[in-house]
Amino acid sequence: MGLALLKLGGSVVTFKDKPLSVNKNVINRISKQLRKVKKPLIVVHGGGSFGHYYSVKYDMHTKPARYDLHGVSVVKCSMVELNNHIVKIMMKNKLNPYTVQPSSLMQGTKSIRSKMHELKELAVNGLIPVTHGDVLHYGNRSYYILSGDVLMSILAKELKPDIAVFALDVDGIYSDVRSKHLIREIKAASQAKFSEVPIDVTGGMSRKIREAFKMSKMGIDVLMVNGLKPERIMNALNGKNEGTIVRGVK
Ligand code: IP8
Repeated sequence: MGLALLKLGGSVVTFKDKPLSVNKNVINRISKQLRKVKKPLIVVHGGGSFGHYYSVKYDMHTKPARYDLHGVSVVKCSMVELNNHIVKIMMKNKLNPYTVQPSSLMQGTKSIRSKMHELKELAVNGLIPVTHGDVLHYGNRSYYILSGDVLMSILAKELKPDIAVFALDVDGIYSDVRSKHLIREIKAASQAKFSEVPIDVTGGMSRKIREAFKMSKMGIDVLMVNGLKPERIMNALNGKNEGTIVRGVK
């Protein structure tokens, strides 16, 4: 049975504008939906008002550099804390999550192949490996922020899932943010010229789309759905698009 990858956005699992606040209610509802998923699943979550909040505070970025070491500690600790909140809520809902530290999957900015494949094995065995965006060691006293979005395409490249789902705090990709006009499907033809697709995006959203495009070029269907409506996540994992689908190039 095919593998599915699910990214729970930081703005879904936390309240983004209030530091260190977990959206327990939505994680609870998502967990209930995940109980119905019948295929091997790997979950990646973002940083939201935990890691993202502190990485901004300590001016840390995806580019490797000699960031403030106290910032490195604080960001790392906050991600462990958020992860623990999430897996505990999942367990309360009788799921079997298994946290995997991103630092065990990566050597610098390169993935460790055997470790990636072990994640798949855990998922096939019935656990739900849960990993996340993080601050990682790059080498030479440098560190970098690994976004969960980037981790999704790193996992996809190695594990070739059937489907990848991004749970967002909006309905999908908009062609116009103000009118909330949703793009239902982006096909292969337009992908070669990503920059020419009339997409209206800001900040984190453009990274998600970039990673989604990368994955679709690997042949994977990528669905972007509203994670604040958890049944849409379940439907997306089963291939039903209630947001935007970036079609895999077959
Ligand atoms: O929210 C970022 O992960 P993302 C994680 O998936 C940190 O971009 C530590 C900022």
